Amino acid sequence: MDSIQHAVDGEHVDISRRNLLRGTAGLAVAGAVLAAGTSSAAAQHSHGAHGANAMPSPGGSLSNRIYQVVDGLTDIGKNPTDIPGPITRKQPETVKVELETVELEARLDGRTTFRYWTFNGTVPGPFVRVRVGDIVEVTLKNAEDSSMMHNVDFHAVTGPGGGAEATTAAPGETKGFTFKALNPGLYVYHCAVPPVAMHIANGMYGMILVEPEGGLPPVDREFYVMQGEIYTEETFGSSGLLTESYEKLLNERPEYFVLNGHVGALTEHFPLKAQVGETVRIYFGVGGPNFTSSFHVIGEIFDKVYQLGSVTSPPLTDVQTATVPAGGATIVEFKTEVPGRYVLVDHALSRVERGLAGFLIVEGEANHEIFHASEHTE
Ligand SMILES: [Cu+2]
Repeated sequence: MDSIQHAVDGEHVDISRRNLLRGTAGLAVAGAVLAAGTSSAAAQHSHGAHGANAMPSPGGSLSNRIYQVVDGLTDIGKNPTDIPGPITRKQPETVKVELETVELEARLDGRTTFRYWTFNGTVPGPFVRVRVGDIVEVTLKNAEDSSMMHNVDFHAVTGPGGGAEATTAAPGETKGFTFKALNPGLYVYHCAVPPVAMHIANGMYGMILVEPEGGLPPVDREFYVMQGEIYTEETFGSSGLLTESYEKLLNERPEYFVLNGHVGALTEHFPLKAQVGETVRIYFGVGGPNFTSSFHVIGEIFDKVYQLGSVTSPPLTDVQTATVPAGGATIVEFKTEVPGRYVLVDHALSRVERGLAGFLIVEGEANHEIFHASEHTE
């Protein structure tokens, strides 16, 4: 709650407090009590956990949550290969989606942590995959040790708030709703409790793919990547536990730009990997909350772009850079031809200096016909 307290310091006290109260209606007392336990609870999450990117057990408790830990710091970075497989069934079904909103202190950069708000302990949250016509039963549990109310708004939903009102949950509460997936496509979901921008900036976003009848064309590799901004009082590169800045958020002045939650998530921890000759598909979304991405892979050309995440329009072909709006998505595909290290960027390249980059490492035989460095004599 320290971070929130900072947000209400100074001249923005009235605006901030009003927004916060709107977001925590009925929570004033509970929030204050819970705040005291926040940091110790976050510390517990990082004990004895290795490797697992745990999903909470269905209907399970908050205790025994296990998060990935790297270098002694809890890591919310989402593994981009953590995607359910393509849907093979030919008929719609009822699908259950279980989300748990979890607040935890985790790695932002090498020696830097941040208090993230997450779906299921990762940023982005779980990749949800359904088929057009499916009935989707969404359950959202807000962890008992949360300090804020949370909910979820799926852009794939036709209905009030995308489910936000139906899922607004105080700490310890579980809410839900059911929707029919009418429109195929790749959609963002996010927390929509005011101030919405704060909940998104703190990590509360993810994506849902609604497959069309017959699915998408098969590919060799699928990856899940999302871009976001982080607003801190301290400047980029500071160490220690950083404090969120409500003022910078309102002024759209982020200190950090990240792929999959933290600096280095897709370079040091989870670089994308493929073999020469394979076809790669990247589901790319922008949680934001504010900045449009000029998504580009240095050294590659997108053979196909499903612009704006539409899978019912013919994909564009042979594209260098894809514009992806805040709260929007794209699907890009390309065949790898030449081994090497390719870099995923937002081609607004100042953002690379603020943390945004990912690697795609392609291994295999050199292909001199397509690319080779020239030989020079002295
Ligand atoms: Cu939230």
